[in-house]
Amino acid sequence: MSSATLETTPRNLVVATPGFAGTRRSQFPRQRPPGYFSPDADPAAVQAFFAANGYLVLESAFTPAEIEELKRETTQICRGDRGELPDHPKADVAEPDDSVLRRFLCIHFPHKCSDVMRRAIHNAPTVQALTTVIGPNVKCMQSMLFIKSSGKPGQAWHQDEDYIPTRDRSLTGAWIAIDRATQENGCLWVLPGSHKHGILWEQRWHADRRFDCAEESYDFPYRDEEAVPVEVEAGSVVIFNGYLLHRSLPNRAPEGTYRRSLVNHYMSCESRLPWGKTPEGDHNAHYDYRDIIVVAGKDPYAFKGLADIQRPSVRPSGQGGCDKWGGQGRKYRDEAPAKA
Ligand SMILES: O=C(O)CCC(=O)C(=O)O
Repeated sequence: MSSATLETTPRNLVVATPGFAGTRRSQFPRQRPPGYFSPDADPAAVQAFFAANGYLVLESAFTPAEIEELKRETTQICRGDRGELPDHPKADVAEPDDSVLRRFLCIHFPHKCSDVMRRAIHNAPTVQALTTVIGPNVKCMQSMLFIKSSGKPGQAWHQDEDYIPTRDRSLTGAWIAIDRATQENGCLWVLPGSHKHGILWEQRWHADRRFDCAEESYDFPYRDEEAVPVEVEAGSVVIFNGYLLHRSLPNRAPEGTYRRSLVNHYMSCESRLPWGKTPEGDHNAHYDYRDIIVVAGKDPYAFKGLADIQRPSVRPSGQGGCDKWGGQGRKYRDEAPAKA
């Protein structure tokens, strides 16, 4: 468990916002907590809630037809019909979809092989909300497609800017629920307001089977009990700041069910993006990753052109161990003594 050891100061835990525009379109959850907005919500209320809490839920951003299309496309990608994935040969036509889907926790950069996934990056209600919380000029640099069938692990506490560093703290995730996400099937959990410190807390190997091979952040001034589950309907989008501490737990729903989500990451176009390996001879401070998609406004660095760097890849679930992750020989507690 990541827990608070520092003195805890009063914080804004889920601040209710005047002008909150919830929606009664769906029955789940019947009583919306604060922070659930419809696409036509007052932008000032959206901005105020996001600034105080570091996340919000945009309901019904995707139509049921779009969600069905994303589900079908997810299956095609996993089967290898959009190109063979590394170490995952194309599925035999006779193999049932369920059996194929169960092999995957998450596929990185699905938009690099799929028009449907690329189109989702431009989803109009999502882009509108992003311009409200980021600014008028927005670019996308990453996508991740979680399949998370029952039994698959979650991700330990972390902050996304630890992985994708912007220069102006504008990194923002848009987590699209392809299935209804609940506590049972491993929805996101957030620590509201944790983005406001502007600190990237240290990370360490957790050795905890509930989580995949990525490390956990620790020594932050919050307790697990302060976390808020973000349960959402399919078609809703959780928008969250890159400094927000968040995690997810395993999918404990019955066999044969999934918690699919497509997570796209965005930031302001004004910021350079020193992400990935700086090319030989370039200075870190000058490096600007250009495998991007501009979704709103203008890109002041358009004169640099675009790059095509990433390919789809499969993220290890940890179920085969994490020995090879980052070449660090990580072991789970039940495998061997954990490395600190
Ligand atoms: O979807 C999940 O289970 C975790 C997603 C996440 O942590 C992220 O997108 O940064």
